[in-house]
Amino acid sequence: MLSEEVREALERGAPVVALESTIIAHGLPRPRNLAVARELEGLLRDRGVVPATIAVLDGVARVGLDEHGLERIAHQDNLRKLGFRDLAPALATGASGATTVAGTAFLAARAGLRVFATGGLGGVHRGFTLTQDESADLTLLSRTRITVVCAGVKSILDVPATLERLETLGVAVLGFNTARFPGFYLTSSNQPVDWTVQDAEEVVAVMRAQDTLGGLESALLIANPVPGTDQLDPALHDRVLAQALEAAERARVTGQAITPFLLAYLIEHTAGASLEANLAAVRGNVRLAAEIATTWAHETRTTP
Ligand code: PSU
Ligand code: MN
Repeated sequence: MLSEEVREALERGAPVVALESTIIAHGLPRPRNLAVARELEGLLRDRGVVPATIAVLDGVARVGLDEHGLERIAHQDNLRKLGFRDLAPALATGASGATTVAGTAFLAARAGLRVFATGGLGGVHRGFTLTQDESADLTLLSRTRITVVCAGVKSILDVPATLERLETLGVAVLGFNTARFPGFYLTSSNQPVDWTVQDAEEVVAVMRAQDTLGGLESALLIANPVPGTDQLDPALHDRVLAQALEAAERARVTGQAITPFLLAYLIEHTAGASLEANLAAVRGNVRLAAEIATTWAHETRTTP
């Protein structure tokens, strides 16, 4: 279900940016998460872009939340985490949940949205050969025509393996003003990217080329690094992440719980510094998504 504001924006060809709700519900601590949800929407509105935060509330898929909806995803207990495969069961049973990158990208594309901003994508977990844990974000993005602005993939993951999977799955990755794939909390993961773009116009040219080529509906990833001044200290990152991975193994955390566990561990054991880096990354991604959506809406209105 589209909110009135999003429906009206789409009808007049105004820019809209999709935002996910799992980062709010399961990725950020309360009560700060609600302030962040509002702030991200505000960053878009300030730029003349309509925000579409996406979630499932009482069995209804919602594209665009009102203030009450934002409060629910930020503060409601036992809110589920919904990937793509969880959407139908949630709708059928009247459940409420926050949508991951996979769940959000699917609903956004179905609603006719083309630009989506998040923090870091899911990907291949360290220890994959034992657990086979790879985020459903990757395969969903290989089948969904949407442009996702992200700070790379979460650095708790096996980043080189995730990049290999994205190549195999046919998902294009563009470094935004960088030849290095970003490292989520860190400006660089030290992995190369094959393509670099300089501005929103260049991103939109690639989106157009995707549509001209037609065929397989894959996503476009815009890898936008957190500024060096806002990144987490790399030595602190490496040290605390190693402890977090050990703690997760000791506590036998697996499945959907592992990503929230590791993110929360990092926040606690960096005294909040990882949270600030995460937020700086998300804010930068939302600002860039606003520019891309504005350029895209303008071109789509003026070119038949
Ligand atoms: N980006 C963030 N924080 C998050 C996430 C992304 O800055 O919490 C969420 C996204 O919703 C992503 C999910 O889809 O983590 C990945 O979870 P999993 O590894 O279980 O697929
Ligand atoms: Mn998983």
